[in-house]
Amino acid sequence: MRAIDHKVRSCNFGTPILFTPMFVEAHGARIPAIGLGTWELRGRACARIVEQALRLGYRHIDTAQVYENEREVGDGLRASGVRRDDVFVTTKIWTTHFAPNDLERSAKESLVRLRMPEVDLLLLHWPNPQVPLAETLGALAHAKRMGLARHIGVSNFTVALIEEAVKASPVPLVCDQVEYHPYLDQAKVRQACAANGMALVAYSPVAKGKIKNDPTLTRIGREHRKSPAQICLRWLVQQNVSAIPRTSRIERLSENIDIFDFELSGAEMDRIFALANAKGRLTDFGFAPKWD
Ligand code: 1BO
Repeated sequence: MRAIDHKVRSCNFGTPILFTPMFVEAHGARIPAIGLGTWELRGRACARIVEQALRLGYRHIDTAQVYENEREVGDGLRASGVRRDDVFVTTKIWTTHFAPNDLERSAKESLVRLRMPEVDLLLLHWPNPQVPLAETLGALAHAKRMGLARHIGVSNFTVALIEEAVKASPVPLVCDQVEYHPYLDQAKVRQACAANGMALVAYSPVAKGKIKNDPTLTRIGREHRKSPAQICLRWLVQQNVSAIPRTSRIERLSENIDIFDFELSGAEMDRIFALANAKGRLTDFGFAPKWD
């Protein structure tokens, strides 16, 4: 196993906080620990929520070709007045564009829609066994070398696929973005990411709202004066995971980022780990890989 270079930057705001992760670092990428997910956000509502999130202090926005909102994400960013260079922007290549020439063309089309010269992170959205992984990764690395992306990575990759991808990729992969929340055990993927110096980025980190009335999270939340969603997000960032909660409600934006002024104890972390169950996965498709 290689040395783990996956670190979390800590900072202290002068209050009795011992451990405040703000960024997850992997292979030179500095990924803000909380970002805004935009899956299923469309049109003006999407642009508005991106703009608001950035005004509130978010510096990490996640989109994808298949979300059909890259244009609005770019619009929201420009409307916010926040400098492009201060925001970590991720997009993802859809699986039908994995043939090398298609990948380069579709990455450029994403940049046109975003109206950006490059993204911070360009991911393969799902594995696609129809195209040899080494060819797709070669094209992804080429996109990085061409300056279309600062960093590259994968999404929805299992442990076996991570290992295959790491071996085949000509440049380091900085993350695997997967579904992760207290109801889904992702220990194996988490370990595979850490062993390969990759960050884990969690989508659906509050289990699409299913944690709202969870008794364990509510009880722990009461102790810290935080909501179950905030407990969930804090639990993720304390594992060096970057979480990208999606919301279409402006009031939720502040709640989701207000998780850096408290710390969960080891015992509380364990009580949350114990919530994982076999039916925890919420996002599955016919084309999904055989999950770990
Ligand atoms: C089909 C989209 C899954 C999460 O990015």
